[in-house]
Amino acid sequence: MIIARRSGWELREAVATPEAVFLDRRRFVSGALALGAACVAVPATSAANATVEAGGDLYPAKRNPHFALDRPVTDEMINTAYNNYYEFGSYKRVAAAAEALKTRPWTLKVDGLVEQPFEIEFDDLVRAMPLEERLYRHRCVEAWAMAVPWTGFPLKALLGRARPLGAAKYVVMQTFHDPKIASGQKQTWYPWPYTEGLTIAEAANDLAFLVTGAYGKPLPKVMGAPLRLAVPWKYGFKSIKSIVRISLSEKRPTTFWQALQPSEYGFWANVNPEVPHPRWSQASEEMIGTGERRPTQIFNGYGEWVAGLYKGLEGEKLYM
Ligand SMILES: Nc1nc2c(c(=O)[nH]1)N[C@H]1C(S)=C(S)[C@@H](COP(=O)(O)O)O[C@H]1N2
Ligand SMILES: [Mo]
Repeated sequence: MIIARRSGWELREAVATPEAVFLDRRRFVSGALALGAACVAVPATSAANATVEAGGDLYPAKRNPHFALDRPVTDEMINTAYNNYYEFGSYKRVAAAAEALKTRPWTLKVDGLVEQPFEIEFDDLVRAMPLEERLYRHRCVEAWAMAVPWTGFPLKALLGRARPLGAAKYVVMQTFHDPKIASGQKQTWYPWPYTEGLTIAEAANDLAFLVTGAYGKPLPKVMGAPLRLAVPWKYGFKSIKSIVRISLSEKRPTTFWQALQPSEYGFWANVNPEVPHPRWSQASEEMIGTGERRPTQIFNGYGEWVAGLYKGLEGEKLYM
């Protein structure tokens, strides 16, 4: 069992928080105090404590300038009104239903073929990891796209703590399973819990990002709070939400969509304009909100980072 160390958190606070953000944060806290004084019902200290408990004091994190966009960021209101989160319904307006998810306490389990399996509370994890903001494109297999300021940390930083064994070939990730609160999980023909996976090499790529926030705030439930994946060179269904378990395995997992419809969805799911989905073209994509159409890019524009991962794998179905 690895316990998040305070010293790690203090170090991150000291070196990674730009002065301006820190000052802003103080202003926010004193704003909260003032608000507390005005509405007598809420004691000042509890308003500030609530912010800290929800992790709100960690945002916004410093933006990593390496991840620039070729398009405007998708409006936050548009983003939270158009989502895929089948646990809460197989339609796009699931934000209200997703509010039923209890995201505290939230325990993440890291196990399987690792030297050091551990369980960690999300609040300890998020304070132990080096948070940064990245602007990422996101391309759903349904041919819609968006651009999002995610906050999080590289997946490899977490795996490093578990120290994968030499025999581990895949990183398998799972979403919570609780049909009492997630009505979609009462639909027993779906292969719950939602499962996704990456090869070790993909998971170690710098682009593979574990997300804890969006738009400079803690992640909303509908986007997969408290912890989701973002692998922007792959179709959106690979970016699994509300993760409770990460297991290292020798065996390639059968993923949620693959189990449901293997002729249409595979393990790799790398974005490619030239390989159509069996039922529609992937040559272009529509930006949600603006309706603008853009040509699809190979690896969703991230080939420079990831194309090398697929050398020697040409026999695999890399693009479905
Ligand atoms: N657990 C879980 N993760 C999931 C999904 C889901 O239904 N359940 N949908 C996937 C799909 S198809 C997409 S496009 C993205 C959508 O993320 P967004 O709602 O933040 O846009 O989440 C992915 N992760
Ligand atoms: Mo998707």
